[in-house]
Amino acid sequence: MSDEDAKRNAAAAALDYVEDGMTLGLGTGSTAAFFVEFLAEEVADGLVVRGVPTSESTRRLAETHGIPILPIEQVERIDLTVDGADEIDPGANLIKGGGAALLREKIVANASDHMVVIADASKAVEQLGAFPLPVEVTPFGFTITAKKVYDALCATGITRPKVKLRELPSKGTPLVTDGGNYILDCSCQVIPDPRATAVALSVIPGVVEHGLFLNMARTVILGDSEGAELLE
Ligand code: ABF
Repeated sequence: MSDEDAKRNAAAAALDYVEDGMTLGLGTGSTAAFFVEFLAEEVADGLVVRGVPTSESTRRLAETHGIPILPIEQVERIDLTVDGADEIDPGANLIKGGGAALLREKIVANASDHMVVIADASKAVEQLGAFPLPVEVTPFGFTITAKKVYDALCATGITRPKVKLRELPSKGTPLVTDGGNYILDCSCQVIPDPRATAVALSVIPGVVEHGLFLNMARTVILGDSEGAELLE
């Protein structure tokens, strides 16, 4: 099975949730990109939707494929968001942010009546934490914030976490998100109490947002070479 086939199968299955006239949150990452491409085919066949992209890259992709874009400033609510994830636990809790778009993804997902997560089956885990948890922080005082993040992870049952500033590959300079912030990648191995960790991170001055998406996804679609499995 190629990951790509699995991602395509998950993305294709998400089209079943799209209805004419919807405002759609468009996620970031390779699986969400397949969804945008399949959605564009439906738009070309007459489907009327408006897309709300969660990153500049998704906005460019959607525009290239002729999907009408609704400026986020004009959006109060979204009918359906289709987005990827880095890890998915049995309760549909997610780690997201590997694509550095977690802030906009969470704003859009939180405004949505229905969030559908699409991923290849390898993203399904028993317990969150093997994927480094992204935490978006303001550049001002990020070293201070990183220490506070480390303390919060330790205080919520994570042993010997490692907190690392995400840098641009082979540049040695910090990655800057669409929102002008930095990303700290927190290697936790296991996150015993995601809710407690989410709360502890959210109150740290300098933390803009974190990649724990808890109780936000109503539907998970896991793709494999044969097709897609729905978890609702
Ligand atoms: C985005 O896509 C991010 O939240 C997540 O990190 C990434 C997953 O990428 P892919 O679909 O390419 O595995 O949703």
